[in-house]
Amino acid sequence: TTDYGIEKSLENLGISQQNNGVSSGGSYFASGDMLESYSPTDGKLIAEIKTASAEDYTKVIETAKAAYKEFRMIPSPKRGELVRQFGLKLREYKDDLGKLVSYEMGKSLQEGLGEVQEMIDICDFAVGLSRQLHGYTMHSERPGHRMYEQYHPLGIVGIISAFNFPVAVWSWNTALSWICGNVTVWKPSEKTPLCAIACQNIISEVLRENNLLEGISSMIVGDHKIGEQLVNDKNIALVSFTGSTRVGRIVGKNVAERFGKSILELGGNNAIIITENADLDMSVIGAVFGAVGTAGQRCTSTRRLIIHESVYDEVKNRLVKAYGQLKIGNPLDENNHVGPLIDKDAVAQYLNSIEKCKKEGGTFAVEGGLLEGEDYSSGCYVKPCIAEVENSYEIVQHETFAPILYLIKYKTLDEAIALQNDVPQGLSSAIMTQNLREAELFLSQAGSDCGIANVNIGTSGAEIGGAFGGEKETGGGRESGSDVWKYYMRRQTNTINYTTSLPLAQGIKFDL
Ligand code: UN1
Repeated sequence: TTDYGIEKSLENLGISQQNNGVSSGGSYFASGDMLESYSPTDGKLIAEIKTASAEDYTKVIETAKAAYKEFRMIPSPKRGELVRQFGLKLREYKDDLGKLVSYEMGKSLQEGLGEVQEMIDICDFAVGLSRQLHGYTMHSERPGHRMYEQYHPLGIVGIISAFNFPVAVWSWNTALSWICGNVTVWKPSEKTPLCAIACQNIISEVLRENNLLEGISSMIVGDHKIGEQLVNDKNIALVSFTGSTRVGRIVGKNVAERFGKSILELGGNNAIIITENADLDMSVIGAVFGAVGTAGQRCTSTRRLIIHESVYDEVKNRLVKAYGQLKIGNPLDENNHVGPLIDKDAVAQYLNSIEKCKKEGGTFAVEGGLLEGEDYSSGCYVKPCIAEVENSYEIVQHETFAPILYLIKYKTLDEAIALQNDVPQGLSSAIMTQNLREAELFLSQAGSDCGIANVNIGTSGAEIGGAFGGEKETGGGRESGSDVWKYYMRRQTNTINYTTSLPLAQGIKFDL
């Protein structure tokens, strides 16, 4: 059996058999319980990680606080230089890190490398942005006065990320945080701790080479208790949370309780509407990649296809054919399209959802199930499946993080848009059509209610240049591109009087 060079990549990334899971800058320590990271690709133990205790957390925050005081005084374009060098380092480590993402998380090597590419891209974006943290100037109503606004850093930004994008989501948050003058504390998913340690090693190298303070970038591997400590900590000005709607609801409430800021990236239930005017070749490719890419474990994965009745059978038949050609297996083998789910819990949830769907009346055009045999010995490989359902089924209203695609039939576009919007989540959406009227209606205020709405591309694979996030139970947060940096800073309005008198606003006279 080949190990796809994974041992070498682990070595290059500075991962050993036993690792400490807490780091402020370059120094590592930890005094909590032991965590084991198994690969869902082959079921093998990759390495062990000592996790953080409550005291370790406190130590990290003290270091971060001290670092912030100095870091905020460095001019933003100079902080951009740190991010530029980080982007260069990521280019050096791209192959190793992409491979580790694939091995520890289970997404295809192509997608692992794509994730590292997103990290590089957000670095480039942030470097340019570091000279463009613009505010407005306003005309004062008083003579001899000037008004303007400026943006200041927030302090410590806490990042809680999910297993499905174990490296990219952290980088979206750090690249913006750093140019904005914040320091960051990262609590990665317990399911992908080694990806986090690898990233921390890479940024530590850059910090060291620039003689920058430890504590600009910290990382804490730990369980939900460490997560709660971070969420409830007044020292954390902004909590950027990616994960389930269930946990996000608690995070949002607790951060708001202490008047902290939060960015919530929660569940999606993304649909593609395929109209009678769609290019069906494109529609099928977009739908299949959206549904089975990352084994259906992206927030933006395509969960529902809302198909016009006149093309429904045709689309269904083509999908069945396409699913018949999917190669499922070790994601490090580039011949395979689909890798494993993250762990056996995820498999159980997938099987459970299929059962629920059948109970509610769903019929399967492509059957699901667990794959068995030598190639699938980790017990995490499942068959991507397709069910014909009603949108109102409870299971269809729910996000299952697995490759289950639901087909729904419609008659009018208004009905299709209503179906697309009639779920609790609001992340990503798409329409396949060559008809301008259909496309524009879908994009109008009477159309999709999601944070992302696409025409003639699928629901997943958003570029970093746009604002990423969604409405309703997706949490309302935005990350990555556009003017999202403003979430990472505090706005201050300044009025300056350069006369010798003190006129009041609103024409108020106050003579002594
Ligand atoms: C996520 O699934 O958490 O749109 C993020 C995409 C990626 C980001 C997904 N750029 O598929």
